[in-house]
Amino acid sequence: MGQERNTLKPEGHLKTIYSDQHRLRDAKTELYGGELVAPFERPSRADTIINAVRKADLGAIDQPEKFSLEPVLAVHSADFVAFLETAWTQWQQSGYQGEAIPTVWPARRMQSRVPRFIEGKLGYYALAAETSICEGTWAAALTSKDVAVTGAQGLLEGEQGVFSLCRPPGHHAARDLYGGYCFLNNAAIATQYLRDADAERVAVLDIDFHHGNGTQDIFYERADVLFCSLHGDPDDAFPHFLGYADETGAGSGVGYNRNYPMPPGTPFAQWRDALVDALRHIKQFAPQFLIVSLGVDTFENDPISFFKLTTPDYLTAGELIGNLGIPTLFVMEGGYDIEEVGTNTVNVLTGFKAACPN
Ligand code: OKP
Ligand code: ZN
Repeated sequence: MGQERNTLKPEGHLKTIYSDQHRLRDAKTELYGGELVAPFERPSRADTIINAVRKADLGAIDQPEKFSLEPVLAVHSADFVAFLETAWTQWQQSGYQGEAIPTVWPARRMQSRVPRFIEGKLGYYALAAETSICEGTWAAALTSKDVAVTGAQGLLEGEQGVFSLCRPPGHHAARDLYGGYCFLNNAAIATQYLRDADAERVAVLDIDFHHGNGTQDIFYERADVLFCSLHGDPDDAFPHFLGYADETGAGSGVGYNRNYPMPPGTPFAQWRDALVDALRHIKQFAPQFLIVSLGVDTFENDPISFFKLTTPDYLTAGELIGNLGIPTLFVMEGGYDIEEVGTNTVNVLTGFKAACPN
């Protein structure tokens, strides 16, 4: 590690990285239950969270630094990045009036070529149809990535805990796939950034309600990144086509992927047992850094999820994570109960801070 690892930080300090550029991602539509509704993943989510962070006085709130596409291209394919960059313009130029929603996919036994026309491209790069692309989407995704990488930079500079308040979220985005409200995989980009700095091993713990299919896919054949995810059983929950317990890694990555799918109605006691098991494996892995894909859509009142965690449970979860004593970057993912999303998020961070004072 660099010499800065020993820099003294104020007692109990947990830095937050935030930019109001997230508001550039403000889609009008989400395809949900056969209707176009106002997106669950909306700007007020991040506004509520940053207000709760301010109120809790966790530590400094810094603007992100701007990073180039280099850390993005270390995780995502160049053609995918070029697609995201130009998708909205191409959609508009095609003459469509609404937001860009895919309607056709390369299903089984079809070609996997990238079509020229935007409709074909959308289906090629989308893993789901709920995530409308609109003006400002790419700009917001780029800033969200900056928020994550700035947080990773903080760990390299010796912070014990950093909160990257990313929006839009990232964990469903794979090397060349967007969807599930995600465009760039912020947690994976931060993970790879730390690997390319001086960390030999990085663990990713995904506690969002939904399986982190994108992160799993990106690191599936690698032994240098351990991925553990607690989530709604894909038999019953989005993203449905990944996240089963028998997905344990491939090639040299066998044993470095662990999934904990859980059924509808799962209470905290059961979820906590899965967390404790995942943390035991992370401890054994002895990573230099831990990335937590932090979603609080495990909350009992979340409108699109089915676990039963309560507000105080998030303090316990944060404490259990903090007990590991590993420098940790929290990367914001989901959480859609706008009223409680701030309190629940801050509770994880407060629990972490209490267990793991700097
Ligand atoms: C993003 B993140 C429920 C449909 C779910 C997409 C959910 C994306 C979640 N009937 N649609 O992981 O919080
Ligand atoms: Zn989620």
